[in-house]
Amino acid sequence: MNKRGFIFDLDGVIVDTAKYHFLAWKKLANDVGIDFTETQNEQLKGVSRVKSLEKILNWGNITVSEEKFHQLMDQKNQDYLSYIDTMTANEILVDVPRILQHLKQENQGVALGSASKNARAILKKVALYETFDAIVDGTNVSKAKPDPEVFLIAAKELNIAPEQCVVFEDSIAGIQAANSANMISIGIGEEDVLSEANFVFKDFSEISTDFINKLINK
Ligand code: B16
Ligand code: MG
Repeated sequence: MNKRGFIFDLDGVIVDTAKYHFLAWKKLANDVGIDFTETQNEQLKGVSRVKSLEKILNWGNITVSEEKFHQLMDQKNQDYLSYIDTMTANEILVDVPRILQHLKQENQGVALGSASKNARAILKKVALYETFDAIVDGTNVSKAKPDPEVFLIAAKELNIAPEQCVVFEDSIAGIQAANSANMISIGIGEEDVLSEANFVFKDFSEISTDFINKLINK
């Protein structure tokens, strides 16, 4: 049987921490006097912490010292950590365990490819840390999505060629990263937002094992 690499994004794909990022960024933006909408939040998904804050300050035409910048990043992360502190396996998104289990059973490579520096802590919280053959997160990369670095490192760690990899992503930046890595991109979310993906599903309940088997044997 063909062995492919299946690379999962974390926030918004495995767990719905995207909502906690939104709340923490909104609080920070409002604190410095900037409005923050869901549409703006969409542009931060998959984007690193530094780049996200740069974008928010830009939207509000605000310039801060380097020291203040770091203080704001810390403040956002502390706020975010207070949300994820209480997370349990109950917060794993629908049918993610079913797909992971099927991939394991079919002896496929399974990796995590996240921009988050908190990824390992979150995986431990929801008891999925041991499930992945490779974990690549914000602490392992120097270039943020839409740069393909995170997924290329994951493929390398799985020892599987990029063209043999499939990426599950909820962000525009992540889909672009997967496409430029020459991987099959699968969007999890809204079709109109993730139109650049090769396939889009609302969530994993829409993904059949038959679809996965076809990808494996393609
Ligand atoms: P942290 P993903 C990304 O994770 C999030 O989508 C994005 O909103 C966040 O800013 C980024 O991680 C950095 O996260 O502040 O925890 O290091 O979607 O690539 O798993
Ligand atoms: Mg994401």
